[in-house]
Amino acid sequence: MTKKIFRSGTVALLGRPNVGKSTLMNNIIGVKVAIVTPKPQTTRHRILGIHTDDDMQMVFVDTPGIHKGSKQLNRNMVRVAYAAAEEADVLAIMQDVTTPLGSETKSLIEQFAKGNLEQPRIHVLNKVDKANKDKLLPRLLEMQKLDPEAKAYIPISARKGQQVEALLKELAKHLPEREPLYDADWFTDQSQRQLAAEYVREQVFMSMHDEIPFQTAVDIEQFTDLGHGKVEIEAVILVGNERHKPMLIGKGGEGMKNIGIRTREGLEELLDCKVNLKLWVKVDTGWFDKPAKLNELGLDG
Ligand SMILES: Nc1nc2c(ncn2[C@@H]2O[C@H](COP(=O)(O)OP(=O)(O)OP(=O)(O)O)[C@@H](O)[C@H]2O)c(=O)[nH]1
Ligand SMILES: [Mg+2]
Repeated sequence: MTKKIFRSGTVALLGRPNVGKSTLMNNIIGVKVAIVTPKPQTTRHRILGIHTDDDMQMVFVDTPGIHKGSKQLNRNMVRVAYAAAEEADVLAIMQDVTTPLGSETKSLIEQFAKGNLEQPRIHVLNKVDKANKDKLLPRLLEMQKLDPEAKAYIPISARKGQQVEALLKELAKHLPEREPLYDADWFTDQSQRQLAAEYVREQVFMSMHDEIPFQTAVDIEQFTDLGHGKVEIEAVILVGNERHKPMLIGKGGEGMKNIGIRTREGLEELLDCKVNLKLWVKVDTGWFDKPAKLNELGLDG
């Protein structure tokens, strides 16, 4: 009897902020392992989403969007993305086709096409559900011109799941023959504590405007399993500016209350249990430029 071939490896999801990297990973895994918001710079860590079936295991590495920023936090985020690219077996380079091909996206693609990384590259043209169909073919041709040696150029909708199967098929071709890297029942490398912090941060991103979300972090101080299908979570929302505290708390505490309600709903679904969530706001001026604080928050890149 011939031995069945098993393939496994890592796929780095790379691209500018807001192109849909985390949405794609969640769609493939079927669980919200990475938070998604309409704002750029949502993802700050390297997050794994593990997809296993009978003959392959694909470990997706979601990364922060590649951008320019003056804060230490931003520089660390970009470093995380490039480090993930270096370590991956396959590079999935994503772009948003609902916006014109800007100079930053172009130079990012050229950077990978002409750089010294030798892994196979797949270009993923996302958000086709909202795209002008007439512009798709010229965009695909432009990609072929910018990176003629890429293995494939695949239009998808991560949100609607369109062409995601075709993308998975293409990615699988480039995985090495190898035993699975993780147990088949694992779907992420994040702890429940880390997921809880991210779910709170998602709601801060959703409810706050201007620079506030970008200067906010979340730290879980307590995560206690109370038994009988109940957990208690105490989270601190860290703001980088004294002014942001009252804005976050809102009139009569309304702002925090809403963040709490929405986070709890999401966490109860994720953890499949009752969640008692306590939130506090703490000011740490300019935390996003303090190496020791970034280290403590796991944001040291
Ligand atoms: N219409 C449409 N919107 C999408 C699609 N994929 C993602 N989005 C939206 O695009 C926004 C950004 O999605 P994310 O998945 O957070 O993007 P990201 O690339 O992970 O962003 P960063 O973490 O900031 O780098 C969200 O509002 C998503 O709902 C898609 O296929 N179609
Ligand atoms: Mg993301």
